[in-house]
Amino acid sequence: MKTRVRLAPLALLLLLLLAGQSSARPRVMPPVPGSIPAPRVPRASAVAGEDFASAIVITSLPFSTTGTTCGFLNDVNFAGQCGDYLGPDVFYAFTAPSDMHVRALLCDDNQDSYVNVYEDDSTTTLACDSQPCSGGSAAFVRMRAGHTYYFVVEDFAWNPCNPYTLTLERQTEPPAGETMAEAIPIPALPFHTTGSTAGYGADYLLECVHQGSPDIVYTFTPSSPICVDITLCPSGYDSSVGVYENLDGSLIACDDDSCNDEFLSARLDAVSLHPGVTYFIVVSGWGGAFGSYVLDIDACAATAARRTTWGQLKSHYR
Ligand SMILES: [Ca+2]
Ligand SMILES: [Ca+2]
Ligand SMILES: [Ca+2]
Repeated sequence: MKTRVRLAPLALLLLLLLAGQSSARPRVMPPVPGSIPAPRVPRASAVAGEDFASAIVITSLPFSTTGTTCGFLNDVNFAGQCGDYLGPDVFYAFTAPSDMHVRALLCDDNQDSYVNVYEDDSTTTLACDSQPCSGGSAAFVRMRAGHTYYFVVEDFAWNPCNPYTLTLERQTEPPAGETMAEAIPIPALPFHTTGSTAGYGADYLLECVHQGSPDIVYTFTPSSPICVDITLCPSGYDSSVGVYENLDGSLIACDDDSCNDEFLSARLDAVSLHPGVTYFIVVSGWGGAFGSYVLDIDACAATAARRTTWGQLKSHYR
């Protein structure tokens, strides 16, 4: 029975192997030479802060950091109100945990950096530099809960290497003029002021433009009946203007482009105001446009007199 003699040790060995396997831990396969993936070659977007996808995440406010645009690539070419944006750019991202107002302050020694603010993606710009910061700029932004805001430090192409300090501060109060509740009072006529709607929330949908744009509100309560002219004509963007009556009132006047200037600025002529009624003058824009404006409000007669130039007078006697 040669066969039995040879099979017995083999069966015993098989039993021992099965018993050993049942009590052993799951085995970890050793690495097989050649099966380990090759290290990835870093792409431009893998550099922290290079673009939207790799934006440096800001987890809480206040936030302050120093950096340099040296070595970064140009990833966005937004030709907005603030510069050419053809130089290198560095991206930071912050997701607002609640509705809030935030001020971004960018300072650099060479005065050639700007901060540009986007909401959620590259298509919605909210603000860019608006105020000097001893050689830098500041941008104010009203944030909505759950939305991500990108702060992009930009340089001009002709001076593409600047150290900077970026600071983000939360504002405890809305800025003056953000809504009717914070409307900026007009104490008397004539009234002249300048400002920028950059970063302000779009709170009022003027019927003559059909789309909300960042807006700033002024308020005026005349003591006697008066006719006023309201003009944004020297402003530097596609502005619009509207007049509301009382806090819960209706839009009584609205204009988009009546200045007929290159910026499509807005102008309202001969708006009748009644004594004791509070009016809200809303400086806004067309199609989301924002920018710097010059606002003048004056009595109709005064405006008419100003428009009667010496040249016009002479033409009557020719
Ligand atoms: Ca970049
Ligand atoms: Ca507003
Ligand atoms: Ca306009």
